[in-house]
Amino acid sequence: MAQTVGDFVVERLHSWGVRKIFGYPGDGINGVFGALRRAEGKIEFIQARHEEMAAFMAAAYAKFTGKLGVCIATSGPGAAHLVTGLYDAKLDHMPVLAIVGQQARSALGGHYQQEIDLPAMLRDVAGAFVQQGTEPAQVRHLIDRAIRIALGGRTVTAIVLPNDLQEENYQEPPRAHGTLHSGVGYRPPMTLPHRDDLQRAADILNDGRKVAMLVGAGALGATDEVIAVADCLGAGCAKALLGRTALPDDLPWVTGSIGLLGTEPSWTMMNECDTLLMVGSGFPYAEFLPKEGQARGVQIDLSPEMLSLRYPMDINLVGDAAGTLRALLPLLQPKTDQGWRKRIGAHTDTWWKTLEQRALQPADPVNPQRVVWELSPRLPDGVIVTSDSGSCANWYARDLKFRRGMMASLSGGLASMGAAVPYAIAAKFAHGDRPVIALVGDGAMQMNNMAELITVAKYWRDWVDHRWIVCVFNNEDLNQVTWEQRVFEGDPKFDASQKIPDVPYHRFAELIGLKGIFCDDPDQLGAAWDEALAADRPVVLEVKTDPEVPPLPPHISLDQALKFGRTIARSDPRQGGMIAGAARQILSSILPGQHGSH
Ligand SMILES: Cc1ncc(C[n+]2csc(CCOP(=O)(O)OP(=O)(O)O)c2C)c(N)n1
Ligand SMILES: [Mg+2]
Repeated sequence: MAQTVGDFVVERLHSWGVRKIFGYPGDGINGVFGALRRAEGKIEFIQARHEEMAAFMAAAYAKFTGKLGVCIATSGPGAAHLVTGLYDAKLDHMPVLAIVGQQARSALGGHYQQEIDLPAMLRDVAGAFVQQGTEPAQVRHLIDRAIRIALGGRTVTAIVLPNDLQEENYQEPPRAHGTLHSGVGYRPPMTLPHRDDLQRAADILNDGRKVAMLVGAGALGATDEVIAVADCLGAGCAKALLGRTALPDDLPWVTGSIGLLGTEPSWTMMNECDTLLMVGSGFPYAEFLPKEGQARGVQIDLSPEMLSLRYPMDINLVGDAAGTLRALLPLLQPKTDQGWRKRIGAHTDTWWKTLEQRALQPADPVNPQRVVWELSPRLPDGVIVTSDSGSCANWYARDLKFRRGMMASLSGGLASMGAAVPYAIAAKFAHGDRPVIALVGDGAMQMNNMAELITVAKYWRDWVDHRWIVCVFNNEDLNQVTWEQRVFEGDPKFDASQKIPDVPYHRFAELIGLKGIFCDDPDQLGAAWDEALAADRPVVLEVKTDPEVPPLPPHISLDQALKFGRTIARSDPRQGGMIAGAARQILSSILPGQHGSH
């Protein structure tokens, strides 16, 4: 049988090293699905419940493997469903290729069923490369370019394939005017800055007496180098959310997360440093970095577009994190005065104790911080942790002590709800031998994560390690936003928009063949985690948590606090139920007056 365009697409993807595709079928893309079937497992197709989830999976697969993520969907609604997940990949600089179907070439422009102007729709998210195929001989370079541009630019690209084109016989491009003859293969270069720029950076770092570092996702493969440079500079180091596992949390000079979900020692270090070294981070909130002019700055990033964006740096180095830090190290003079670092260590030590106290404060019925606090020492070696967007991201950011060899991620730049379960599924397809844990709010569970449990039920037996746990924070509230409304707007809780139905998540798990565990007793949390980690199948651990525990930034401003005070004084429906500890935590976070100024 002659090779169809669909067959060629599958074969070419295989030549590029693609072995897994996440998606959902439909008649707009049947020509490629038929080819996937005919290719007899050369590429595994992973069926999500919803195309958005497939795109999240492709993004997470790229995050956890460093390879290209690929997702596939039909024309019209299928392609439109992909879009949020594709933005997630784009904003976190992940290489993802979307392959979508389209109506027949002869129908296009005819207000045909399921006809959307897909190149126009995808133009923003996949702007680096989006093309609709029209000719069999064109498809080869469409695939080659889409993949090379995605990998080279660490971004999203898309190919739109009309369904009749997929069925046609494939033709190699003839040797003629107006044809292209593309090839397969790409490996990112090792990028290093100029030697004199490295020296100028080293001069600044050598001059500094109080060096603060901030590392992000770009430093995930540079743990040894970050440690060596930090040791030499006597520096403390904060971690942006996507770089949460770039450094283990048991190092005394690692201050943990930064920003709204960050820690107090990170905040203080940034306010007091005289030199900032930022590595591979697009951390967005400039108000958590030094005040302009306070510190001299050096930044290392692979993307020029991310340089000197949040802080005006003195030296901008375009380079691979590990290689650039290795090249910098011999130019650095070891600091003899360890006073700065000791201070950071002491502050961090106190902060961990504060976190413990906060986690152990009683709540009604369970303090959500305690859920994560109890998990932390139980994290199995090599675990992959994902978090959804919601209040649990605060506890994920602050309360987990990651060790070396663990991985973790969430929807960072897009901060979309609904990513934790598809991320956790992709983690298993990336590393089937690692245990995986997802932290998810009940709102995000209801939005779409619950349906993806069906995907887990479908595939878990194929995973070498069966430990896959989603922990649901059942607080019957869209809590992160409830608190944002209270603190940032001074508004009381608006039940109509914030309250959500109570759903027995653990029983849903049991209904579909997974294990369900329910916990509403803080003293049983440890045992619940132990049971979940020992289970012979994926688990939904549902914890009834208190929505009145504030997931607040380490230092809210005085202005925000005043607004909050007014809210409480006015008619928040939960005023009576507000635990005393909540107000205490907020006050203790603003009281050291020096922090109330931003
Ligand atoms: C797709 C999407 N919609 C809305 C938001 C805004 N948002 C951020 S967190 C949040 C509440 C999440 O509620 P839940 O999942 O129950 O977690 P909780 O904060 O209650 O722990 C909302 C609505 C978002 N980030 N993404
Ligand atoms: Mg909730």
